[in-house]
Amino acid sequence: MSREKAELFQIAGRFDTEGEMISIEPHGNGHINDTFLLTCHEASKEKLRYILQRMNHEVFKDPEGLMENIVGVTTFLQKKITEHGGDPKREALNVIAAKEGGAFCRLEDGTFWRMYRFVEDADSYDVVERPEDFYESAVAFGHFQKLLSDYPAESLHETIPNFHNTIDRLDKFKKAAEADPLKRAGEVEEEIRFVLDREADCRVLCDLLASGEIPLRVTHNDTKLNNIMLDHKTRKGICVIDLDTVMPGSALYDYGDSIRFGANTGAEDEQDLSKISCDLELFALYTKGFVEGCEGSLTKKEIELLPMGAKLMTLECGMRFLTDHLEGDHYFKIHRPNHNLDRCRTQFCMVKDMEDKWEQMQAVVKAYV
Ligand code: ADP
Ligand code: GN1
Ligand code: MG
Repeated sequence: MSREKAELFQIAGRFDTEGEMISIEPHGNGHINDTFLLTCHEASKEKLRYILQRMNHEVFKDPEGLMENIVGVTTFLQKKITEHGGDPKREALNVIAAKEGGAFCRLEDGTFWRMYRFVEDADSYDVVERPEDFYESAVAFGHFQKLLSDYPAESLHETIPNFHNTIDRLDKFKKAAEADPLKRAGEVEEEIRFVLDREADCRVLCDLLASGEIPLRVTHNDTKLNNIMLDHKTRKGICVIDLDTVMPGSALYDYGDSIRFGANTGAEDEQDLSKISCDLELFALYTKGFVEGCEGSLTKKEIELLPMGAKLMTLECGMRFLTDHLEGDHYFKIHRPNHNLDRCRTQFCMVKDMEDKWEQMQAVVKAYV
């Protein structure tokens, strides 16, 4: 057994799992945490699996506060799910306590680890395989937001300050382009220009939130398709995962981030940009599902702004990828040279396509105003 695996078993052993630990393997395609699937065996139980995660404490500077949020939110969700006759063991994340007490372990080397019950008989997807899946993910993300509508927002730690503050993101991007520590700016002049041409857009949601024209809600803030588990049998969105960024935010962040990722006809890191576009059918399906999932809680103004949410979350994410490329790829995990630049280019291509399809996008959402 490799040393690394032995260490992982040892770390897993610090949590309150059942059965004998059999295997531990890297799992999933998240860009932030290190995720492992732990399989255990006990004669009386058919499936005994867990997710072990090394939390990225470079990204999340306050892991204690973050876990306090997750325990608070998952306990709240489990209670509501039980009241609605659902299964709280499958329909919400379940934190496995550390044997030493608490919801996570801090190791001697300064790393932070946590464990969840594995959501069985469900999968998360990196691409939309069936349009109905995308619709169901929308219903589930909308419903998630609705379930948290009476969560005490003031008790939440801001796990990444200014996470979707697009003005702040723009500012950080400009600083990175100016400092240009790796001398990469010269190769991405076109991309830099793309952002600067859209500076005014970056203000729109921030200004509307500040003026109170759109409400601050408790939102997920990272609603990629692979952050939801779809049930194998029903193909419904059974459990929303990756709750690290649950914080006060806008419904438009959650809606927009899903469109950014799921309505794209290509992968987030596709190198052939001719494959990238905003699929209007998927856009319409997600819009329908999200509005339904929110069960009437979206305001007229929010609904009118859905296309803007989609465009701005895509522009912001592209800007974040470009910032990370300029700064030397220390935020998002990369798997090849220029990976963040490739990701940035798909996002900007998607933004451009949305701009070309703006009238059609407006027409889709008009039906729900
Ligand atoms: P990251 O922040 O790195 O994206 P995630 O929490 O999203 O980390 O986990 C990465 C992947 O691991 C998810 O996309 C999903 O496929 C899988 N995963 C995470 N938690 C669970 C869980 N409780 N049950 C099943 N799969 C999970
Ligand atoms: C990250 O953690 P993951 O892979 O689900 C990022 C999101 C980005 C996304 C781009 C905490 O999401 O904000 O939109 O990558 N999460 C964090 O794929 O920064
Ligand atoms: Mg994730």
